[in-house]
Amino acid sequence: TFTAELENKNEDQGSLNDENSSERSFVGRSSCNDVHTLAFPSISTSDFQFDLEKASDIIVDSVSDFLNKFDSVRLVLVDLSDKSKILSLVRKKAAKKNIESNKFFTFVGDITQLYTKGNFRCNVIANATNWRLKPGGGGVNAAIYRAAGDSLEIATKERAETLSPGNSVVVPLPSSSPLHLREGVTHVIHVLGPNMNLQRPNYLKNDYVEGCKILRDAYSSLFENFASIFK
Ligand code: AR6
Repeated sequence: TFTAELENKNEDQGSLNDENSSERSFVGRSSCNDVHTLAFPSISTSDFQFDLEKASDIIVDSVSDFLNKFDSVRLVLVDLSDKSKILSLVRKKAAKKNIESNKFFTFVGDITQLYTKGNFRCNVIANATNWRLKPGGGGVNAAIYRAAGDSLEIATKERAETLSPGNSVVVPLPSSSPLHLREGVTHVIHVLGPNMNLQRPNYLKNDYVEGCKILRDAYSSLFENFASIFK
């Protein structure tokens, strides 16, 4: 079962009483209870319109492969609503595959407010980005840039100008960023998944052979980049 999310709910409740102390307690912190935690949204399944059944299979396979290789890590799939179809598909398939529920679980909440609203600490978050690595555009990309302030755009430009589908890039978040200060997020990993939305550039014309390959590449790039942060 996926109860780990509830266990995390009350961690560090005390420090929330004093806003300043909770902010201070995060600066320079790189792990959550010595466990490196990556929170990630379901790449490509909203604006990019990727099929949810296929995406949930790929998420569960990719998570399972990664967790077989690493200890002391947690992966957390996040979505905004408790009615999220992708969260329930992934929960069901992860349970079937016997993935350890303390190492991988789902969490309902805004990925930019996991600590302040959800009392759940994640030091690394993933973003479902666009090929130009630009702010805005809606979805989780707009939310992350909004929450992180200008410093994320500047730090991103230092790392890369564009991204090809199936790839990701790690961006260290300056400690002055509100997302770092308030939420304890030290790194954002931008991930570009396959695009099935014909209103967006480079759409795949329903080619799910290519689409699935790109989505698998996107998750392995994301998880490898996450591991590279603490290796
Ligand atoms: N917190 C957690 N999950 C979220 C949040 C949030 N604040 N906002 C959205 N989600 P999407 P894509 C979930 O559309 O399909 C952008 O415009 C959402 O419910 O953000 O990869 C970019 O610039 C869904 O489960 O990303 C790209 O052009 C998941 O995040 C394009 O959209 C991904 O939804 C990328 O499209």
